[in-house]
Amino acid sequence: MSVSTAVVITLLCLCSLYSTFGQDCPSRKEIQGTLKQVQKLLSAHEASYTQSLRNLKKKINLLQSSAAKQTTRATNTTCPKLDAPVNGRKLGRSQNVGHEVHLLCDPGYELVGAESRVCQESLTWSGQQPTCRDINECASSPCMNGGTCADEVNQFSCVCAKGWAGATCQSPVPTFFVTMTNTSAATSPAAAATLPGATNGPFVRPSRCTIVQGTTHCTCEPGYTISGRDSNTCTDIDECELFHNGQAGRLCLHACVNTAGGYRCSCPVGYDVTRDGRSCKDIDECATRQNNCTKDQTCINTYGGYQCVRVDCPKIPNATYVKTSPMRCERNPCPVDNKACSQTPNSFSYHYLSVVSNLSAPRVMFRVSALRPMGDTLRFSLLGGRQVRRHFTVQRSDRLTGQLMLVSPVQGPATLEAEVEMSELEDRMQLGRYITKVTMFVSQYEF
Ligand SMILES: [Ca+2]
Ligand SMILES: [Ca+2]
Repeated sequence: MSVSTAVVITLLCLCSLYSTFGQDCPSRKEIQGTLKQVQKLLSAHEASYTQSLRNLKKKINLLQSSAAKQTTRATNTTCPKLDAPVNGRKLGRSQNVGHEVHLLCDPGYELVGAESRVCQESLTWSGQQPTCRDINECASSPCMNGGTCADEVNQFSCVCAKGWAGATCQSPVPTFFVTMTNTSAATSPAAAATLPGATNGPFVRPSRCTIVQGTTHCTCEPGYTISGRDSNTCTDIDECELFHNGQAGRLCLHACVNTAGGYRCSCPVGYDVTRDGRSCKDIDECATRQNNCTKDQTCINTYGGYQCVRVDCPKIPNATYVKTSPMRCERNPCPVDNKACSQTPNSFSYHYLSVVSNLSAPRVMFRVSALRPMGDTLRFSLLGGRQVRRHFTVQRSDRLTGQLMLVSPVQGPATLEAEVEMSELEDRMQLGRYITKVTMFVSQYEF
């Protein structure tokens, strides 16, 4: 509107100019005609101006939304936070795509479900969240001789059947009542008396005898049995011998030591007896600083012992390697056009596993994943000698992951070294090779 007003004002000015120069003012009709034309022109301009404004707004909106998408994509490359299971722990903190966390349970609990979960490209964790279930210590029927087991967290207790005692109802309670007549003791005037007995060390003790109305009743303490010609001695029961192949099963997981009035279980060097007194558990020398590993070594706890390991980067022709973490070496950049160098492995990673002898197979021992694959194909393969191939194989578990499988049990003590190679290819051309060296320490015992 203001534009039209300005045009009218200009026309009026023109009119005044005309009169100044002594010319006639244009007629009203002419002015109106000119005004109409100007108005048409203005409307056309206005329409095209509005149109281009609209187009500009559209373009700005498009730019804004694509910029917003890119920022969300850039920040959202992690999976949601994963909690440890109740009564358990989580190993591994990375929530990035391709990373793996391991889940385990506190002592006394067992894991039900997957022991590891991987952050997938869909930004969700693979599998289901596992739970920690209270281990039923009674499941192995530890109470012997008809005892009833009561499960508690990380332990159990036995209610023994009549005639049996001990933590696992392992010791018979002597209830022998020996009836004797015509003995000299029977003439004793007292209602009760204790007979003297042999005292040949702690394994043989005097029995306790009671004379009631001319009849002598002799008893022993738990863990002893009545013996001697006159039933006047008690001899220790050798539970280890008695239950060696008994129906109730072996008393001890490893070795049984007979003691006066009882017995105890013993474990090999490197193991402690568990709280139930029967089993053996490995001593973690690395956690308890009972090791002599030096500063540049890493302590690896094994079943029955420990190992001090030190990673030295490999020395191979055409390439040099540098240690980027205690367990990883990476290749220094290759000179341009040095094909021999670019074909050597890009990295070596070192992993150590401790397992018990004769571990059942098949089972997954280790997984190797590509974090940011570059090419169109990933290839996983197993390197190593005949012994390695007898016990291991490499399988693909998903598009980006290969797994080292144990295919046959390994009798310990032994140390096996397997190498998993992951190659990245693009149009069948090799882009990179990554070597994972897995050393498995197998214990002597199956516990
Ligand atoms: Ca004994
Ligand atoms: Ca150990």
